[in-house]
Order: sequence, then C-alpha cells, then structure tokens
Amino acid sequence: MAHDCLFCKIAAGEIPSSKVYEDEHVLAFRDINPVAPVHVLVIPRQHLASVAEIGPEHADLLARLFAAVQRVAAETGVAETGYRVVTNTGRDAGQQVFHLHLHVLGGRSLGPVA
Ligand code: D5M
Repeated sequence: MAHDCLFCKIAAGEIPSSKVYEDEHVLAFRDINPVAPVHVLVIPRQHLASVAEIGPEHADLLARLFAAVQRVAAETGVAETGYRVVTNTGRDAGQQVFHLHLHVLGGRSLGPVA
C-alpha cells in the first residue's frame, strides 16, 4: 500500500466506496463524480501510479483488470449497448489520482474521443 494513496485506502476498505465488483487482485467501484449514467473505476489492488509503470511482469494483472471491465459492463447493463474504457496518464491527460485506474463509461452515446 502506497503512503497516502486514496485508491489504496479504498482497496483496503479504509475509505468507503460503492463497489461493483471485487476479487483478490482487482476492485471496481462507482466514480464519485460520474460523467455518464455508468461510470465505474476499475483498479488493481497493487499500487501502480499509472500506465507509465506497467511492465511485462504485469501481464496477468492487466488481463485481470480487463476481465473485471467485462464483468462490470455486464453487471451495469452496458455490455450490449457499448462502453468506453479510459485511463488518464499524467498532467496533460488531467490525471488526478496517481493509482492506476480504468474509467468504464456508458449508458449514453459518448460521442467522439477528445
Ligand atoms: O480520475 C480520478 C477519478 O476518481 C475522478 O473521476 C473522481 C474519482 N474519485 C475521486 N475520489 C473518489 C472516491 N473517494 N470514490 C470514488 N471516486 C473517486 P483521473 O483519471 O485521475 O482524473
């Protein structure tokens, strides 16, 4: 657990969240500031600051993250209608929380990317 990391604290249950899915390696919870009817964050329990810290040793973890994305999409009803997966990396992307997270967005037509 990284010192003073909000999402590590959520993963540890020290800060409450609206959980959608969890297992040994991955947690998914609703974004506190949703920008779409479905807006869920999928995070690894392991602390990685962003995409920039992913290496070959994280291949299994990435597969688990995307398996969780598929489950979240199914459980929130957007698997059929479609959804977007976004991960912000660094300043210009507007990353606010430096614990790797995938935004799963859906429930409305999302339009073109950026
Ligand atoms: O996105 C960080 C996201 O994290 C942003 O959409 C708000 C969300 N957030 C912040 N605090 C919480 C808590 N406590 N619960 C749920 N969601 C939260 P970024 O990609 O870093 O800009």
